[in-house]
Amino acid sequence: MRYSMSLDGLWRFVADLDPAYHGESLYQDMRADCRHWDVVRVPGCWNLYAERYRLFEGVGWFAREFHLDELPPHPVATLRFGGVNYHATVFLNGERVGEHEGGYTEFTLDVTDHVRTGRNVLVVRVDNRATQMKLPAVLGWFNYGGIHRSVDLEVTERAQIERVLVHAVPEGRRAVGQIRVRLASRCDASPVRVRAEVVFWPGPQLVWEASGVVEGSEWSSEIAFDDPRTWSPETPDLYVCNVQLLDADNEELDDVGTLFGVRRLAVSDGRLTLNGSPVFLRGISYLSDHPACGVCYDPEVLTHDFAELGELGVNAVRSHFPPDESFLDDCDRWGLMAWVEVPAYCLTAPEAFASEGYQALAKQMAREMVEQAYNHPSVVIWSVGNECSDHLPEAEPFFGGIVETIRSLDPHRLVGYAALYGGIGHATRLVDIPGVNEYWGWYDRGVDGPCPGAERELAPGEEVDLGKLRECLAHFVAEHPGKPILMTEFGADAEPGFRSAERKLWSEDYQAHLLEATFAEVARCPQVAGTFPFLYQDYRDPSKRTNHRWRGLNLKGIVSYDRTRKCAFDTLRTIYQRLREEPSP
Ligand code: ADA
Repeated sequence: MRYSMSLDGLWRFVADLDPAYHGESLYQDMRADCRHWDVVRVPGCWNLYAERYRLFEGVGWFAREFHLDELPPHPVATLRFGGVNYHATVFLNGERVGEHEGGYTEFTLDVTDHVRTGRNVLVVRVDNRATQMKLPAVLGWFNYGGIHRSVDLEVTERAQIERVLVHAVPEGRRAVGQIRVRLASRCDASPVRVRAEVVFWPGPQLVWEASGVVEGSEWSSEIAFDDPRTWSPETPDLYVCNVQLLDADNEELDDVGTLFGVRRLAVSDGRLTLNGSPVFLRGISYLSDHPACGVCYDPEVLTHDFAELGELGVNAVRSHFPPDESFLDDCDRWGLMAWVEVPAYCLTAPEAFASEGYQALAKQMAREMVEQAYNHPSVVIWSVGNECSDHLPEAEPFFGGIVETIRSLDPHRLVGYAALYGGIGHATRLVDIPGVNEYWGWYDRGVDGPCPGAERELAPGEEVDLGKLRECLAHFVAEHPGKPILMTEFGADAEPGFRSAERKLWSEDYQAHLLEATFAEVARCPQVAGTFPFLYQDYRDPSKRTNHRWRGLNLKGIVSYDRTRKCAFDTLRTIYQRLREEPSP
């Protein structure tokens, strides 16, 4: 039996204002007096704990106690952290039990030798100093610090399932695929058996079952069943795979259930197909950020946002980093296809591409991203990065390593990359589905120049000139014959509430106008298989230089930070309505 204890809830928190002086020893000790620390909620972003932490970037310490009435005679105990930004060092009962780098993927730590019955003290040191961060290379979204996803303790007897990976595609009238069950390294050597079943979700129709002895630390089996219901945005049907781990006496040691879907993605004749039919990704970029919860997952916020995406006719979302697993659960259920990205974001330095540290970290992030989201049918594209200097020779092995890591773990999905203004480099050449990020009609009008006087407003009756976009697409298409391409970013900032009949820059009207003009231009290019305007909502963005409009928020949302619709919301809804009726832009 698996005993899972949620360690979400109230923790103690203290900001270490001089980590170089204090070192690690000061707060890690289980006897440390935490009574003067703040009481805070985990998951949470420390920037939202109190006004004094709003811009805090540094080292923060978290501590909490938990009690275990008993432990089995031969326990296997794992701590699971959904996401800590950016670097975590974990101490259990005064001992350092592990560390993890990277803000947006889950990690687990074997704590079998450290957990005890009675009182346990868990301490986590979190460091989000931008100067210590490798990926993302620059702060393109707010660098919320803290334990921003759930924490759990999982205890089993003698053996434990580390991961269940399930994949199935439709083939004729059947579903065929594979299940792999991997055990935690800590399991003892006695023989164990796996029993697995697949049930149409929410049940009760059993469609497949199998069992077998685990050799080494992994068990796998082919899956096959008749008349599957395939997953698609229109019919987001799911199956649940339940796995039990049994000992020689048929005693249950562990059990895990995971949802998955049956669907096939492919590239054929320059088009993207889902379950054999061409599909156009009516997408939008989505960057998790909200005034109340920051980057943390909040079911109420997500339900609101996804209802709005439904209203827009969106069937795909793009995220700059691996989102919370609950976000992907929601994508599965709402029928949204997802582009999920390694945060190799705006990496430009040749020495970074060449560095073993960066390469290893990028591959680690790719591995964690793929394994954690593997079972989610919503995930259709793994992206290796965004707007990097991938034309550099040093970028070839760097991106080659990420692509290889992803393909070796998951040959069934597509690999993508979002290229700055459609630049052609090693990453775009290596992937199945390259993307174009472009802001013609926006930055080329001087909006991020040193003074507002440098901005070029539209003259009365003037149409926005997207000739450069046309050239870029023609070139990009010629360089990627047979590959579908995606418009992974485009748009303009709009100050919420600023309306202008003359379509002044920064107005909602200009943003809506540019969106329409861009879609009209993109419609001339049949190789475009999807569009992801940037983006759903305004968000905190340190990368934007403060000026007369930007004051900490990126304003490219088609809704404001607090989710008030801008004009572009209706524009996009009309465009996507049209695309639903004739699915090519
Ligand atoms: C880039 C980047 C986005 C955002 C955008 C912008 O394309 O990928 O994260 O920063 O620019 O708003 O300028």
